[in-house]
Amino acid sequence: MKIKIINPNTTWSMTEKIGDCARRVAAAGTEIVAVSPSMGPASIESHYDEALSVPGILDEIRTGEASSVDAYVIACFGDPGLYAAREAARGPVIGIAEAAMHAASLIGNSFSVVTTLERTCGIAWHLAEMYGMRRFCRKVRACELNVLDLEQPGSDAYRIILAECRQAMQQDKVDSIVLGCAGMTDLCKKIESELGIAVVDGVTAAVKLAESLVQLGLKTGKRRDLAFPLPKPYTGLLEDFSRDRVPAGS
Ligand code: 2AL
Repeated sequence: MKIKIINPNTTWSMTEKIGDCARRVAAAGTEIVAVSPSMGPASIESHYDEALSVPGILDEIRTGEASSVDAYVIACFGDPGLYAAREAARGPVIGIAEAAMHAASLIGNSFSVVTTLERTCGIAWHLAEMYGMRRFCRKVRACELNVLDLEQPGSDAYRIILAECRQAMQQDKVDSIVLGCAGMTDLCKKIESELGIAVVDGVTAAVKLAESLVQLGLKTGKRRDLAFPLPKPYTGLLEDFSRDRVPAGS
C-alpha cells in the first residue's frame, strides 16, 4: 500500500525526518511518500499559518488521488485542513494530533501534550475537545521553542523538550506523554528510554493507524458530511482548485 505523508510546512529537512521515522515503523509492503506542498508557511505555529497551509495540503491530496495513494497522514499537530482533506480523498486521512491522542487514550487514562510555543496550546486543547479527548488530557505544556528550532543542529531543543516531558511525568501524574509537533518525531524513543514513560509520537501512530484502516478495507465515507466537494469555480489565487465534476465512485 502507498501512504502519502503531507508535512504541511515547506521545511524539507523536517519532511525528510518525518519520512525516515515513518519508514522505520511501516510494514514491509508499505510505501511511504513524504512531501511538503509547493506553497505554504515554513512552519505552522498559529491559526493564520494553519489556514494558509490548507491549499497546499489540498493540492497534495489532489495529486495523491491521481496516483493511487491508499491513505494520507497530515503531519502537523494542529491537524490543519483534516476534514477538507477527507472530503477530497477516497482513502483514510489521519491527523497526527488525532492519532497520538487516540493512541494515548488506548494505553492509559491520562496524557499530557508537550508542544512548541505557548500560543499553540489553545489549538491542542481545541482538538482534544473536538476529538472527545478532553477527559484524558491533563495538561498542554509549551517548551517555548519555535518549530524551526527543532531543525537546528546543535540547538538546545532536545534538552528543553526532555525537561518539559520530565515535568509532565512528575507533576501531571499521567500515563503517557504526547509529543505536540511533527518535528519531534525522531526524539520519541530517546525520551521514552530516558524517562521510562510511554511517549506517543503522532507521525508514527498515524502511519500504523492508516495501515490498519487500509488493511481493513475502510475508506472515507462519501455518503454525507465527507462527500466529495460540489463542483464549482474558484477564483483568483484559488482558480486551480475549481472542480468541474465530482469524482467517480462517490
Ligand atoms: C506544528 C507541527 O507539527 N509542524 C509545524 O510546522 N507546526 N505544530 C506545533 N504545535 O508545533
